[in-house]
Amino acid sequence: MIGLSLRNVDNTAYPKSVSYFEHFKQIVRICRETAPETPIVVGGPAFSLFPEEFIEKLGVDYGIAGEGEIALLELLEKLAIGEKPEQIIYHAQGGQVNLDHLTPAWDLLETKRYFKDGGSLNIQTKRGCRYKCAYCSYPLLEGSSVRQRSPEKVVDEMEASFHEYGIDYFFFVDNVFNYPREHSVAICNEIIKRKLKVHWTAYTSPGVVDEEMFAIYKEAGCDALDFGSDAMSNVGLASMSKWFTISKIKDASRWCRENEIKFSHSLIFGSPGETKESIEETIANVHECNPSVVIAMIGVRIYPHTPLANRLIKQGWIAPEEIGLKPVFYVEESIREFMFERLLTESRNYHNWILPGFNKKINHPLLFERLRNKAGKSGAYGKGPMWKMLA
Ligand code: B12
Repeated sequence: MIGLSLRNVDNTAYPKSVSYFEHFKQIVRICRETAPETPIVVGGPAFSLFPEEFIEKLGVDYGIAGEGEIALLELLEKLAIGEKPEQIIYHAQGGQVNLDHLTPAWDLLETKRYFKDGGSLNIQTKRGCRYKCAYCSYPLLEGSSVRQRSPEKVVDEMEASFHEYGIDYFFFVDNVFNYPREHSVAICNEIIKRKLKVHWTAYTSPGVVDEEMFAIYKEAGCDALDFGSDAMSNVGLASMSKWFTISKIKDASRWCRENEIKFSHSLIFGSPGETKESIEETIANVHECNPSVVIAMIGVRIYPHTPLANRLIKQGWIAPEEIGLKPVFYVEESIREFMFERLLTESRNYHNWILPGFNKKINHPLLFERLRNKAGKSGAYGKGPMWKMLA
């Protein structure tokens, strides 16, 4: 059996959207040519968002939407005894797996190469997201309740890869690392207790922050945090169903600076209800927060079954069948041109503004390589997320 992991549907960027579908098709074609008798199964977040469309358009044999660990084994067992499995296997809501029973088989992967080329080793401390941000697919991908790994198991994995492969930089790939706060702090305390000399980065919410938490993060090796703030205006935060306030975003930024943790704010401009005033409000607040980097996306990519998709279908803005592999973005029409101009000016004037929707080359492997080498030569720390190097 050949398993293919479809991770990204596209770059989620507007207006210069790039689809990865042709790459997927090409890979499936190569697999078919090389091993015509071998069944192909696909999985991964991109597949899980659009299972029916992918199965049909890629012409693969099977697809597993959601968690793969148990479902893939069951599929293999069925095939082994000659049973005919369903073509698409959907995961049980909330997931089936006890995360404490899992340890990635790093020895079966090119772990050293991933670390060298990617700048970090990925590690997951939990699955699921309890937030209901309007546009987001995380709860659909991983379930809406949080399932945690025990902090000891997480740090066991870090320690083992440190000794085995020399990994000293980790990326906690959880949707929101700092929720629940106590779980993230317990992991940090375990790192500190074991005197593990590592660095790490994570996705965080500005909603669950306090001064003590950042000090513990720093002591445990945190050197970069990406905040999914989405907006820094009251209109924008409400539109995205965010439940934290602008003052929390400012606190989080200040505590990062005080602890010398590099930080980025990821923002989405042009959400429903966005006005010229709310754009100006966000820009002014970004300057006050003074992040190492601000990643400014324009337009909201509509994913199926999200609160925003449901709302827009109800309003007749989009039909369910239009939400698919071909990306549709919600961009507040009346301010589109103003927004383009304003953000481009901002990115010209301030080097820390990154606009993925205007720069196709931002994901280019050569750029990654150059940045990492440059960071290495200048003596700076050439590991960790790419935005840290851009900063
Ligand atoms: C961490 C993360 C990142 C990190 C990755 C860090 C790194 N070094 O790898 C960073 C910050 C780099 C990142 C960047 C981007 N990301 Co991202 N990211 C994630 C996130 C939060 C977790 C992914 C992860 O590692 N999960 C942990 C692993 C264990 O889970 P998994 O991959 O889902 O695998 C399980 C199942 O899917 C399944 N499975 C997976 N593969 C296979 C294969 C087979 C055969 C089978 C049977 C099963 C199976 O089984 C696994 C175990 O249960 C996801 C959201 C999510 N929760 O999935 C978004 C997500 C994947 N990212 C997304 C996007 C859009 C991006 C960006 C394009 C954003 C941007 N505009 O720049 C970039 C693209 C980067 C790139 N070049 O690919 C989207 C993809 C959807 C889409 N539109 O394409 C997601 C789904 C978030 C979202 N809803 O928007 N991302």
